[in-house]
Amino acid sequence: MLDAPTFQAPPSAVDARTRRAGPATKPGQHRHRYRSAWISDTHLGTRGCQADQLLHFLRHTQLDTLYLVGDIIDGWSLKRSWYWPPSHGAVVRAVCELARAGTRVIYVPGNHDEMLRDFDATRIAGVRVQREAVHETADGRRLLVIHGDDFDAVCTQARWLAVAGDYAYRAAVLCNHWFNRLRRRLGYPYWSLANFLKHQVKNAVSFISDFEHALAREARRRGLDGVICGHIHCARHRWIEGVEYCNDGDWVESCTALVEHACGRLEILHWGSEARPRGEAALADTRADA
Ligand SMILES: [Mn+2]
Repeated sequence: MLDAPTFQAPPSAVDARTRRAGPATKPGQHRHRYRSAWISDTHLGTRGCQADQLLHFLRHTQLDTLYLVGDIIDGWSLKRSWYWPPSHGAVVRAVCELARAGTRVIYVPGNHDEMLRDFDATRIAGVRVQREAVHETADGRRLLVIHGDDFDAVCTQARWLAVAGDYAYRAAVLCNHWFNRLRRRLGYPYWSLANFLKHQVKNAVSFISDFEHALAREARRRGLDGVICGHIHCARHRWIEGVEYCNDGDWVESCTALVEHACGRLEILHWGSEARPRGEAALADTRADA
């Protein structure tokens, strides 16, 4: 089930990639070169998906391996109502194009595209579908690649509290004034909205932290050096008790990707408009260590 990938691309694949990189890139455009990249939670098929930014990312990077870490196509949303503008189709075509040009593309499905989990260990349009993967970095770290929703359960209770709390809070804002007037009349002390809010923020923070620790524990249990996941739309690169934890974020709010430089160093890229100048610096960086 677990794939220990080798990165020695056959010469033909390298040649093909070099040939294809030419016409796809207009003169004066650079492709940022990375050994690997991870993207997830693009939610194609929803209005929230930032397909144009994503397309820009796919057209301006050159990758040996691209991991799609789940919730790429939002099957849940498409089932409710069909929404598929041309830009979303263009993203799918760009991914297939990368695969054809020699990038190894591995699709690890999430919960919103769980229908693809039935296609475990198969190849669709040059894209390999796997329930999970183990990635080996250039310097030999072994990292579990998994969407992460399986580990939601351990944090679900906290999330439910947070969601319920959110509704309660909004309702409380609306009727705080009347609520406290009534409480005063009934002889109860003032109910503090500020304290309630602080408690809710703490709930959300503890959900993220519980999730991160659960994933790190799983990587350690399997004897791996770290984990790369998505699902909670919260990009992060940190160490938890010696285990490397990476979350590649999302393309709904933050437009983030995790990338591996030629030396094996991992970094979160913010592909927002203000991040593109930083991208040029990153290009120089990858040239230097390539
Ligand atoms: Mn998810």
